[in-house]
Amino acid sequence: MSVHTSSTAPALSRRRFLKISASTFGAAAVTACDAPGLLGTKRAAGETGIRTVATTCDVCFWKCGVIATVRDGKLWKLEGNPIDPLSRGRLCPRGTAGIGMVEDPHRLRTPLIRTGERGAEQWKSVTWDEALDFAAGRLKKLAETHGPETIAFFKHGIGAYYVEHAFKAFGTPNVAAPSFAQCRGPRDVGFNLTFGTNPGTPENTDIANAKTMVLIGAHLGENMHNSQVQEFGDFLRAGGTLIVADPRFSAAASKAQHWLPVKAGTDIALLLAWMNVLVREGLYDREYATKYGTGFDKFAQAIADKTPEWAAAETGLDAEQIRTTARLMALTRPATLIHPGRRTTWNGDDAQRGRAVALLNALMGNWGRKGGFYIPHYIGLEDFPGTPPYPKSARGKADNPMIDGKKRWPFADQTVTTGLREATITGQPYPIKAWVVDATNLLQAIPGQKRTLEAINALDFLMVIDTVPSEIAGYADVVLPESVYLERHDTLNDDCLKMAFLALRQPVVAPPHDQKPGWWIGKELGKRLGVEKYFPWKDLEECLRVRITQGGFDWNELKVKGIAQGKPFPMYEADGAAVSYDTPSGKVEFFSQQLADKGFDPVPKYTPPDPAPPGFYKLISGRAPMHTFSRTVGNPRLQQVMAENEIWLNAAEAKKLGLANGQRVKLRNQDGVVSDPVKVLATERIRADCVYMVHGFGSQSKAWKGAYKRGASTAQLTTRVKIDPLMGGTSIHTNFVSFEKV
Ligand SMILES: Nc1nc2c(c(=O)[nH]1)N[C@H]1C(S)=C(S)[C@@H](COP(=O)(O)OP(=O)(O)OC[C@H]3O[C@@H](n4cnc5c(=O)[nH]c(N)nc54)[C@H](O)[C@@H]3O)O[C@H]1N2
Ligand SMILES: Nc1nc2c(c(=O)[nH]1)N[C@H]1C(S)=C(S)[C@@H](COP(=O)(O)OP(=O)(O)OC[C@H]3O[C@@H](n4cnc5c(=O)[nH]c(N)nc54)[C@H](O)[C@@H]3O)O[C@H]1N2
Ligand code: SF4
Ligand SMILES: [Mo]
Repeated sequence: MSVHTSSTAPALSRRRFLKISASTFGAAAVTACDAPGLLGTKRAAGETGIRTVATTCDVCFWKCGVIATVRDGKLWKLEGNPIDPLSRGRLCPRGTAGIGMVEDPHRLRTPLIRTGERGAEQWKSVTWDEALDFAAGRLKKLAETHGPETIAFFKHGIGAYYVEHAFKAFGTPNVAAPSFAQCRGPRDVGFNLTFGTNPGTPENTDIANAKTMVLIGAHLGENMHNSQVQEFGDFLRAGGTLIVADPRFSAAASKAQHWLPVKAGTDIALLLAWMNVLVREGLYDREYATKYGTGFDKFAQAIADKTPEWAAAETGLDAEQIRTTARLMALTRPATLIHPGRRTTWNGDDAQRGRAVALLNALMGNWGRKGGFYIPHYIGLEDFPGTPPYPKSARGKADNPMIDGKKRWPFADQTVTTGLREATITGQPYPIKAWVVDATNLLQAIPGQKRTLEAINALDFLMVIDTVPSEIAGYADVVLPESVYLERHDTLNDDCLKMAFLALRQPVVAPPHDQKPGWWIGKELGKRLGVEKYFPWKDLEECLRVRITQGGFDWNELKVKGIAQGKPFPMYEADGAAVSYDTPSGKVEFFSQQLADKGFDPVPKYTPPDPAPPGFYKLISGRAPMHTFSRTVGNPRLQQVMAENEIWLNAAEAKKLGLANGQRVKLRNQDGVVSDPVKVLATERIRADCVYMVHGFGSQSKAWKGAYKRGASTAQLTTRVKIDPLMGGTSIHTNFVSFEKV
């Protein structure tokens, strides 16, 4: 796991190191935060000795608790904080290699103003005052002429919290993240429609106590959300029954009793057939369905003909295996968990797929039950103490307008990134004139790059806040260099696992150049946009201290320990947890009247996926444990473990095509888009009709030298996008590729 210790800790033995870090931990963490110069922009000169700081990871959004060790002023080692429930004392490979984000020689160093054509990556270095005055001047002018709503803010993660705050205070409601319409939106909407609530982040899945778990596409282990994967390990060690449905023999599939190599895009057929068996054979939790459910009979009727034999023909699976696995699920309910997955933007009918997953869980009667979904309890702190409410926009959001008396996507409950992109191009319902993009590489994150570029070219102003010269930064008029997570405070993490907690992110080292933390950028922009009253604190530390103290916690203790625990709470219905179903009926909706009322299928229906053109394979994508989307591709330490992605191709198909393992190919998609060269991984571990690539590679940004053209980009090849009619989710697995030798 520790990919870098050998290169950074040559002088001390590991054992001696551990001894040192343990003995210095308590006291040193305090001095770390108070060390003169540390919170400024220059590295503390002449620092000697070893100190540790408790903070949180941001290489992905699990936000694990970290103990960082600094030796002679240099960031030396990152480890899990043992009292943190997200890391449970261990970091994943990306977390350990977070040091690479500090060290990356190609980081943005100063603010930049564009001098060349958009996208030419030509800028001049300017001071922060110049950049912020220029940006605020442009944005104020646009707001005066067109209204503040015409500024759209795109973000991903808590790092953008205070810049988002500045723009909401300035009057725009158009704030969007790819984590909805490109990620977990369909799942959450499907669950909301069924249970009136959803698994949230982190998911309230009781994996450790499950006796049977079904992963339908969720590739835990490669999808590396730390404590979730550790719980998955607990589950496996306890002898849990694992059923994995995936067109690819994933890491999880290799641990399963049953691997169902389902044809990509046919999950709804499989889910309906599983439910058909459970209902027909009376194996579901009848008591739960009767007590908490509504519309069961109509639901049962709608799936009455969805037999395993019917599904076998659609999914390419064995009918008997579908039947057997359904029966296995019933054996251990309610401690049977059908994992809700996370990225569920695959085929364009994904909210209905999410609903089918929710319904299957409902048949297990597992909501609020041990081994199913526990009921979380959050510590509520005031977000921005001492600040007025945001102004209300008369025009409302632009992403999801009313069309013929109903919302374009009636069940979208968060802003749809691609809806803002459309408003930018079409000017409807009103034009978007400027984008501020903070910590999201939109050219990789949202499908349809051509459409994104079209929107960018229609903008009057584009500002990007990033740590590296990402692809989206390449098109910006102004680029602002943010310090990385190990160099700054961010807002508190007030997530909840089986424990309610608060976690503090605080600086470990100073930024090496003229980079600034997001909170500072937000405050300075706010000042220039005339919304300084929304930033009444001197610095973020002051704001966080007020919040912590108001919540009855001890600030100094939090600074040392990094984590403050809330009170224990009942997690399960049996222990007194308040379980409520916030649907219109107040019940679990087996039949959804609200879907029927809006003209949608009240019980999920299966639509076969589009067939591949001759000679083409369906392109599916996922994660590798050592990278996070496009944000780690240039990380020098993670490159050592995975330098580029590969295209997985069934070995027999590779033979037919005359392709050898490791051979470089280009991929041509159904619309003629050709990728950069990528290596073939010829393997038995994938169906013959699809190919698989880890997402995030193939950067086109010349300035981010470490990432440039490493592997191929799934985003570039995703030109055919189906939009989920319920909530605006964009499909990613609706594209096909063929192989070209290079
Ligand atoms: N084809 C395809 N598309 C996908 C996916 C897929 O699997 N395939 N996955 C989807 C999913 S699930 C998600 S959640 C989204 C993810 O979407 P994003 O989170 O937008 O993904 P990244 O490509 O990693 O872009 C993150 C950007 O933030 C920058 N960054 C990193 N740290 C910081 C920081 O501290 N401050 C600032 N200001 N910037 C920072 C990085 O350098 C990078 O440019 O993508 C979605 N899009
Ligand atoms: N290491 C690492 N871990 C991460 C992330 C990361 O960037 N790096 N990102 C995090 C984020 S934001 C998210 S949203 C999650 C995403 O992780 P998941 O929620 O697990 O989702 P996907 O990436 O969509 O899942 C890809 C899996 O689905 C399979 N698959 C593809 N098509 C189909 C299909 O039609 N049917 C079925 N049954 N299976 C199919 C693929 O073979 C692959 O195994 O990962 C999180 N964890
Ligand atoms: S899962 Fe890994 S990358 Fe994500 S926050 Fe935790 S240690 Fe960091
Ligand atoms: Mo995601």
